[in-house]
Amino acid sequence: MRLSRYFLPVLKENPAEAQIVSHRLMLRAGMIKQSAAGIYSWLPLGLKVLKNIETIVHEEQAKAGHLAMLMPTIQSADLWRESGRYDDYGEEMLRIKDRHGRDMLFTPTAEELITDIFRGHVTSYKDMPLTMYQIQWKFRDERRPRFGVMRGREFYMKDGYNFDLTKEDAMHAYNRHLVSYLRTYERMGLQAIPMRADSGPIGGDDTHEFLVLAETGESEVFYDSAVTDLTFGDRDINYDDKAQCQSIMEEFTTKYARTDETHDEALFAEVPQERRKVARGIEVGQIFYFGTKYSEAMGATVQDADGKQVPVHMGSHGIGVSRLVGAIIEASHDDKGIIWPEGVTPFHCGIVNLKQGDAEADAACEDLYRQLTKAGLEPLYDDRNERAGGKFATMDLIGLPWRLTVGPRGLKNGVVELTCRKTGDSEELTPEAAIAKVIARYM
Ligand code: 5CA
Repeated sequence: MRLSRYFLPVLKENPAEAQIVSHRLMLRAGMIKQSAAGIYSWLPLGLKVLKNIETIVHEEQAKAGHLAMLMPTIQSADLWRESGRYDDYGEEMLRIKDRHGRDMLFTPTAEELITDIFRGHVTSYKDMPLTMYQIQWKFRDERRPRFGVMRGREFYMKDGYNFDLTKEDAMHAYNRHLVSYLRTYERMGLQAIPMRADSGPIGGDDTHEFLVLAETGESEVFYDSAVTDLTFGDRDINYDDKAQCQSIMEEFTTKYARTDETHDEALFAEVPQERRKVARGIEVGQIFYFGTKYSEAMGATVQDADGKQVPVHMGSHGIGVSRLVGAIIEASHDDKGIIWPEGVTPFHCGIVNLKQGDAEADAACEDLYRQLTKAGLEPLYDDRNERAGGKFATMDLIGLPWRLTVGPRGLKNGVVELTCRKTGDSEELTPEAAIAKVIARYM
């Protein structure tokens, strides 16, 4: 992409309404624009990051054997009356009437609709286990939408639902989700710690939230600092292997880590004092096992091996896809702007031409651009007629991991400059060597 043809409405000043750094930087970098309280348009740069996060979620769900599908955002109230949640959900649910006076709603989550789909098609234990998920817009009429996309009213969420014959099978689905989420967040450059939590309006006893530690997080968390030493890394996972998934779940959830809703002072006191931490965190996902709560209320039963009709065991599993954009920025930025992890960056590399219009510099930039593109990468070439300082400031603000700087002086010596956004380190390399280095980062 050439910056001269892009839509990047960068703001010079800090927007007064933004209280936290991710909100500020998303507005300043021209990623989003508010359209109403807690409701945002995603501008081209923001949408690219959102889609990259979505892609990682899809890839990791596919590995776990979960099936992607898509349900509507507008649902009939009837199903929600069956489960009893039409009345229970309260003011967070946006209720709508259609032209015939029928009660409709904008879906805040989809346990009812997926259970309806399941009961309409699955009648035997032989068709299970089954886990389906979607990535779809949700609406919750939050009392205090704030912090930009962190607590929106409209937000983009991955919601997955498992259907199993027994509690044991459903707990395997729970563990599978936990494992796949650990990998998902790590690919985004985040450490998200599973913490025992409260299930709220979804219901059930077994639930973990995934929290990214950050001062601006809305949740108070209590944990044994040893949990922050755990990393998932490049493990070879067989998602059908119950024992393997169970042991990873235990590895990551045995040490004390809880949100304030389930915090237990007596248990916490057993953690060695120097490892007892109280901090704040951003909830980027939550997994639930709620057994037969919805299947019983809505008659989702199957025939088991003895020919008996039994209600299925279920859980649901969410990732805050749009919230993650903010969470990643909270975890990765400096005074100059965003620092994208390579896994989610909107462009792989920036190209800054120090002297636009200089025949040699222009040609060298074009060549870098062509070669990176040919290798399957997406560079962002700042080809505007601007001062170098302004170009650097824009690149730093939008946070691309690598920047190639090209100017007549360097070209005389046969070199361009490659700069790492995270460390600020620069090196002079031949254009070929610089390109090879950038390409290697993404292979
Ligand atoms: N049905 C279950 C699992 S799919 C569910 O709705 N879970 S949830 O309520 O925990 O939401 C899943 C994730 O969506 C949360 O962990 C959070 O990361 C994100 N989320 C929830 N509310 C908002 C909001 N108002 N703005 C942005 N993200 C949100």
